[in-house]
Amino acid sequence: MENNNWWKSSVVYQIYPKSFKDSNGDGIGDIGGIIEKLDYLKDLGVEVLWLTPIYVSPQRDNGYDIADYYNIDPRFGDMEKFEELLDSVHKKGMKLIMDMVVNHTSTDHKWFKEALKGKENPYHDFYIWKQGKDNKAPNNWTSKFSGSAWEYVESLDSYYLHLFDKTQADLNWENPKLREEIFKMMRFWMDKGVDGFRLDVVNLLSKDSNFSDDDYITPNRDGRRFYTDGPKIHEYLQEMNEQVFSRYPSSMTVGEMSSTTIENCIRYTNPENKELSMTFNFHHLKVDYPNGEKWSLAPVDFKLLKETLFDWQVEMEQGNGWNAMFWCNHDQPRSLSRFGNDTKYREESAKMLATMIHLMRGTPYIYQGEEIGMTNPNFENIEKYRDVESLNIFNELKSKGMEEKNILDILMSKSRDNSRTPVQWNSSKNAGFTDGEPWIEVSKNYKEINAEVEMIKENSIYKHYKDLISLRKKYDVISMGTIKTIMLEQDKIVAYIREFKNEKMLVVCNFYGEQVDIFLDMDINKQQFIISNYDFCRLQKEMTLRPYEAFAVMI
Ligand code: TEU
Ligand code: CA
Repeated sequence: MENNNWWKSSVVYQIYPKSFKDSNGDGIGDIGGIIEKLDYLKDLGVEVLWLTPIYVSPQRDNGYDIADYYNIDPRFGDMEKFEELLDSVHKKGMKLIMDMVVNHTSTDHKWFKEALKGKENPYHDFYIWKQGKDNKAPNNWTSKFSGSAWEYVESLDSYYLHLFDKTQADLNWENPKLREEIFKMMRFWMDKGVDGFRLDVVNLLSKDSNFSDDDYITPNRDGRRFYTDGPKIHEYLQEMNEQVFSRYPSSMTVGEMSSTTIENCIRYTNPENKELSMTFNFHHLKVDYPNGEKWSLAPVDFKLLKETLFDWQVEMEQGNGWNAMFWCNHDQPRSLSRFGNDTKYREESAKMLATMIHLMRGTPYIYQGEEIGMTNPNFENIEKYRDVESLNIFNELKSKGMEEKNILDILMSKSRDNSRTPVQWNSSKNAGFTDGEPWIEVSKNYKEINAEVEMIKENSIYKHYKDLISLRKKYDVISMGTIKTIMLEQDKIVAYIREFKNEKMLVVCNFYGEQVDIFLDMDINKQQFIISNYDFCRLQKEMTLRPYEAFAVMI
């Protein structure tokens, strides 16, 4: 009998289908392309595949604007093709989780179309409608994709809330009928055999019922304080657990928590609370957002990064919570370009980043292409961008008078499109992603950086990821161990000790492209080498770490 927290010793691979592999030559990745690459994923050793949304959608936000929860968008295939994928995944001993976007739907969804028919329509209150004030929006909340969070509908003389794009209308979770429809839909997918869900911005479901202006003088005067980890969020998640997850005991759920807190994530993931299996938080991915501002250029604040990672590691363990560990996803720039060195030390730094995350306490996630060291594409003009968030901010900054060149420099560093370029499979046309015209340009470095090269090359980044994944199966300390953070005063090193029963693993990572002297103030007499990104000799009390050197040793 599988234990119910099997996901503690698993590694999850995130697939962004649109950019993963195209099987029918239309330039858009699809389900057929994923089926083609299942053996590649099996070889890598990942156990769980997370697919970002493939439901019917107008693709305004690349599928995070769902128009029909019960059907597959024809761009990706159909239900029969999906069932073939799910069956193949299970036959290969892997699992598949779907992306559930239940904070909002597309305005193309039939519920919204019904809602527009009038206030007496049974679907009207599936969404959040408010009257304006003095011909203005109901309050000063802003969308995460620029502009007001409210859109006016003249025929109804009222506004609907959209925390994201205006074509993504927020659902009214206060409405029990809406909640019932969502739970029924989730059970539909679980009954198909899906192994769980990634839950999109799920900590935004509960909005403060006053909808008052955000008049606090802090960096984010955007209203987020009134709907983030909101008043009823734990109630809603416990109901979701009771109505859905608890009925499928070996299911796995991971909540994407926007701007959340450790205290809430302990409540979301401590099994006694019966909410979720684990959570993503993004605090470590905002250490290059000066004053919380994403759309500016700033170096990574390593001190803050280290403190943030360690605070979450230690406090989540103390609260018996569970972290989803990751550097990158479809909303983030490529981690190798952002935190590593994607030129001189591409291999060393990619392996260092992987080692740091995979040996910490939590379930590691690999974002497609991370395992082969893909980098930001450095798109030099706005025509190459596709992401609604990036295009909106380009227009907003331009309207505020910023030079186009400066905006493009910011997008090159921060745009979500950085991680949405096609996976680079080989050195053939379009990196083997498609025979057609790709929906977004392939990064120019695909001839040197691709899966085929990585699978052949000795000591490649791919091989390092394979080793890290297999270590998780070999040593319980990685999935079950406690964590003790060490060398806190070292301003270039992340180091920690994992302990479980008689296993004690020392992990040391040099985060910089320079030599760093360290002193190991611990007993290292009995040592067993585990993994390194260099030819490793032996632990010495005093060592000089090479650029981006990372290793794990049992002590
Ligand atoms: O992302 C939540 C979200 O806010 C991110 O878009 C990110 O925080 C933002 O880019 C910061 O500037 C989820 C999905 O992962 C994302 O792809 C969707 O666009 C978004 O929700 C709306 O569904
Ligand atoms: Ca296709």
